[in-house]
Amino acid sequence: MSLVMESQCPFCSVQCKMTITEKNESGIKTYEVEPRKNSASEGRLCIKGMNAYQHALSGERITEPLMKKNGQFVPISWDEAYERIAEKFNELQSTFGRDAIGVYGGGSLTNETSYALGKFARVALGTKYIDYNGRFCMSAAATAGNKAFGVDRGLTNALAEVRESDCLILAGTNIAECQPTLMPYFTDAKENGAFIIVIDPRYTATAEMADLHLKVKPGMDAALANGLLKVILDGGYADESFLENRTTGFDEVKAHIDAIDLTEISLITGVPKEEIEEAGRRFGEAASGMILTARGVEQQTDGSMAVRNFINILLATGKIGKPGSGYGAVTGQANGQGGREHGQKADQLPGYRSIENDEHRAYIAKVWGVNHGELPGKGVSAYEMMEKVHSQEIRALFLMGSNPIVSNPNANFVEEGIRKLDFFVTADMHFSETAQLADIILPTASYLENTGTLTNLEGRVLLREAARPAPGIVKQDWEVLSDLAASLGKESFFPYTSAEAVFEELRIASRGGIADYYGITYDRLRKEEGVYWPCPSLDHPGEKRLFETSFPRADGKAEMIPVPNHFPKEQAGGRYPLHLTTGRVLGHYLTGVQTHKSPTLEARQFESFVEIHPKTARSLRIQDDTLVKVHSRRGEIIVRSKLTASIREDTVFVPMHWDGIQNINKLTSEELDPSCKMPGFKVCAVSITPLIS
Ligand SMILES: Nc1nc2c(c(=O)[nH]1)N[C@H]1C(S)=C(S)[C@@H](COP(=O)(O)OP(=O)(O)OC[C@H]3O[C@@H](n4cnc5c(=O)[nH]c(N)nc54)[C@H](O)[C@@H]3O)O[C@H]1N2
Ligand SMILES: Nc1nc2c(c(=O)[nH]1)N[C@H]1C(S)=C(S)[C@@H](COP(=O)(O)OP(=O)(O)OC[C@H]3O[C@@H](n4cnc5c(=O)[nH]c(N)nc54)[C@H](O)[C@@H]3O)O[C@H]1N2
Ligand code: SF4
Ligand SMILES: [Mo]
Repeated sequence: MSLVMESQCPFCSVQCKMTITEKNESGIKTYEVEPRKNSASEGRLCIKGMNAYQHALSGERITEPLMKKNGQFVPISWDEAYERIAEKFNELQSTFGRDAIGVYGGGSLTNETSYALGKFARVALGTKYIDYNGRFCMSAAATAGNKAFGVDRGLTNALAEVRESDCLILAGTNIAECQPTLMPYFTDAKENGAFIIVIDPRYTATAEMADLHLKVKPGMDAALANGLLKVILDGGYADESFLENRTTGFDEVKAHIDAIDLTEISLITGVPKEEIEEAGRRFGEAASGMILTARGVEQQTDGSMAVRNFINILLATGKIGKPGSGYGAVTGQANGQGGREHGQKADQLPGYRSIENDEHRAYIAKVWGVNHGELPGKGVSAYEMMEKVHSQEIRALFLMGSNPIVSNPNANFVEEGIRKLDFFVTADMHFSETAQLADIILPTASYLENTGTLTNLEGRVLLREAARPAPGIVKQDWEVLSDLAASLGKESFFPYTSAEAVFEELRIASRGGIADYYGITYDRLRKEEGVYWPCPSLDHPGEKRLFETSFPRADGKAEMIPVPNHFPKEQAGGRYPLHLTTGRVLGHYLTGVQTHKSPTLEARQFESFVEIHPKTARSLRIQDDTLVKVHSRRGEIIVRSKLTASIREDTVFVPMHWDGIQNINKLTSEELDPSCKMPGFKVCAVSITPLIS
């Protein structure tokens, strides 16, 4: 007997498709995983995708609702769980007001669940406090895209165009480890003659394919982009007619760049002047070019402006809206794109509508059948919500699809806050470090058991259908939200009987919005394999390349803006002489809740580490492969040293995939980008000492 499961990877934004065959021979189950052909991955799977079934089928899954009694979790029925939650939420809201409850979502949730969660917060609870982990992921690029172009869609052109591009700048993106199945697009581009520039403080597996690697000082990308712009403008590589017809603000940018001194840029960014000159010249000369940024540039306290400066380079050279030319914010989570479009964000309503725009509010209120005035206003960003949890302005939290005490910056503070909550409910499939602090855990379906749509990094909507029944009495996320809304007396607003029914409502709610899904249906997705948004009608093919003739701003033009050389507030020096930067490794995913449950992935890497340059290590008397303490102003962790000349001498790197004593966010700073509220995960000041000296 075998069970054939057609699914889609739960991890990164490429959304590779796969077939998993479960064979049961005399009670022994074995699994075979094969990639399935689909457009973005072209039939490839990486090691995480190959082993994703292991966490889903793990015996450690939570399979029934659990409630903490005398410090221990005990099983309860769904009815009891809903009743208890409704009672506590009602009690807290009547004592402390509607906004006493915070809702916190995630970018792994399907579009249907993201949509239902936003509606649940605004309609079932009536709270303004909702935000999600994508704040830490896509908010800087989203803000930059919205402001510069009038829209935020990860890639402004189809992935296939990477192959046609003549020059590629990959800034703060480690595609080789984070979107591995996309690598052939880049290696093919290189074979076709493209010049590849990688900007990263580390010589990563991605940098290995580069023709030029700019080993930038952490946090200095905005300044580096100013240097590149200087070379481009001084070299006469600007596209005057594009600037004239398609952009605004160039004169101010030009005046700002005229005052830039390349020698100073080289000094502050740590990148040799000749390399900045070569990079600027190569990009300027190329007939087509793309710039891709990811969290290295974006998870900074000036992340949104740093991205805008890379967009300035594209606009100045007219390299957008044309074949092989465009911008890409390399989206992170499985539904990092769709998760940011349908209402999980503090200021957002479905279809990328704004909660502060009267017309948008009125439209959504009508779709939801509520009074426009009843919709709450704008809340606060994810970390700011944690501040309100800490100050007890938020008394209860409903968490779905995130592990915030590991993934938030300044994690000790966040944990302290969560421990103070009067009531804490989470919906998860595993006991994350955060779930262990909950009063009630609601067991939800894994990717193999859950039907819904996810929008990949290209802006292509894909359908992932349940491939096996859920274990125990586990439910799908949207079902939990509908049932809970009913317990809160809001049944009529959540009449859904399937994920498709939620999607049908989402189609209407997004209609006419920037992220318009109206023309997309489950039937179409089954037939066409995926459809790009915006897709305003059933016969619309979906837009692969954006901005060919205009930008969706009031004047139809893209906005350029001068970007200052920003310096991270916390500079290395004195007691904390090194820059710490953080990120990922190939075999683990985010806070590791899922990948640590996979024996295959865990065996590859079972503990965290700190990358440190051998020269720096020598001066600190740190040997390779020994335990060290890493300290910042906010906390300390213990990890194993990994000496490597691939990192800058003034910088160390620790991955984010471990909790407890290895949780890197015990060190990171609470300082946020003022406009998009992205934390500065990618730079703070630390010191390192041997554990045993
Ligand atoms: N294996 C794996 N893949 C993943 C994930 C995972 O956890 N594991 N997570 C997914 C998610 S949610 C996301 S958001 C993406 C993240 O994808 P990426 O953003 O590509 O991953 P990171 O490793 O966080 O950061 C990328 C690079 O930025 C560099 N960097 C650090 N500081 C700076 C800086 O100041 N400037 C520049 N230019 N570069 C800097 C780091 O050295 C790192 O190599 O990956 C997705 N894919
Ligand atoms: N220092 C540092 N910190 C970072 C980053 C960094 O680069 N450096 N990156 C940031 C980024 S980009 C991100 S995206 C965040 C992510 O960080 P988190 O939001 O904490 O993400 P995960 O570790 O994926 O946690 C997801 C949780 O949801 C559960 N889950 C998965 N799928 C589902 C589902 O479909 N339904 C439900 N109900 N639960 C589900 C998992 O079991 C897990 O417990 O971390 C951020 N934190
Ligand atoms: S982690 Fe990303 S690249 Fe790897 S299989 Fe999953 S979706 Fe594909
Ligand atoms: Mo992310």
